[in-house]
Amino acid sequence: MQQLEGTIIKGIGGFYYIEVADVVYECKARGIFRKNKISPLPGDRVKFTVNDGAENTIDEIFPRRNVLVRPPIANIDRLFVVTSVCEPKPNTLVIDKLIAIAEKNDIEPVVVITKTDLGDYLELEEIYRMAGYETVVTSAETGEGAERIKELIEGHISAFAGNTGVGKSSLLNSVDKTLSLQTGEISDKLGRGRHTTRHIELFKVCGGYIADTPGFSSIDFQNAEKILKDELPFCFKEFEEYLGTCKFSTCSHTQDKGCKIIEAVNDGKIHPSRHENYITMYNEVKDLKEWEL
Ligand SMILES: Nc1nc2c(ncn2[C@@H]2O[C@H](COP(=O)(O)OP(=O)(O)O)[C@@H](O)[C@H]2O)c(=O)[nH]1
Ligand SMILES: [Mg+2]
Ligand SMILES: [Zn+2]
Repeated sequence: MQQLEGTIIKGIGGFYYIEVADVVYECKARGIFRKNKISPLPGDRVKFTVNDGAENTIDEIFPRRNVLVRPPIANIDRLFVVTSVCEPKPNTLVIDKLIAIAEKNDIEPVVVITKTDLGDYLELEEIYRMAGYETVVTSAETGEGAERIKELIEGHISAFAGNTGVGKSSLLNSVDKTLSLQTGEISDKLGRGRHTTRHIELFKVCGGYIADTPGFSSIDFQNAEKILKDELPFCFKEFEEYLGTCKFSTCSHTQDKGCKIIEAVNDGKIHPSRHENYITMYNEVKDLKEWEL
């Protein structure tokens, strides 16, 4: 009998798979978790007991940095929001929604611009650099940006988000040559030849974990992690320094009257694209009430 600490990389049918220094242990959760209505999740750091000749058991779940409901996962450190310069055309609303979901959950968003061999990316880069987000310019064709992505993956749990076809799988292949993920396919699965059921799994890549979750490639803002209208301004990093300075304390930052955020847009300090998308998102969530969450 031995007690260890590790990270849950997946859970299937009541069994949890916990990795410690490249060794994976199959475990059951103690009844106490069910009683307290806590389910261990992929990404959880746990203490568990390895029993000789009997089931291994999870004894303790360490406090979580965050929990997402859909996809169900804990402790994501970083969300790579992936967009291509073309094929498919960038959609800044999708990008800004993904960033907002990350911000709300204390996940660091990193904007990744792919396929830079195919077109001009300066304007897109400008929008997100200006907002204060790390923006990595990449090309799976030339290998540009791969080193930086590797550094950001190492030692963390990350997820990749972005529309199908933006080049997520190609990018991962270029940062880790051993992966050989399918590209140009509908399938977004990181694992090769695994079962068809869509459970979430963390994969070791470049000394970190990547969450393989279909929920992130086609995230639906309406049904995914909901954000209330009062929280929304805090999900735009570059708005923060102006919050609380508008003429009206109830300012929604969608109309001119004494709004410091709109003033900053007019002064060229906040990019109009970000503010336009803020208004769109605000209108989508403005009637949402706390009890609806
Ligand atoms: N020219 C070019 N094509 C790319 C690049 N990255 C991906 N592609 C192509 O874009 C298509 C979709 O890529 P894929 O990685 O499957 O996208 P995913 O759906 O986001 O995983 C494939 O045909 C890739 O070959 C790139 O950096 N440059
Ligand atoms: Mg893919
Ligand atoms: Zn305002």
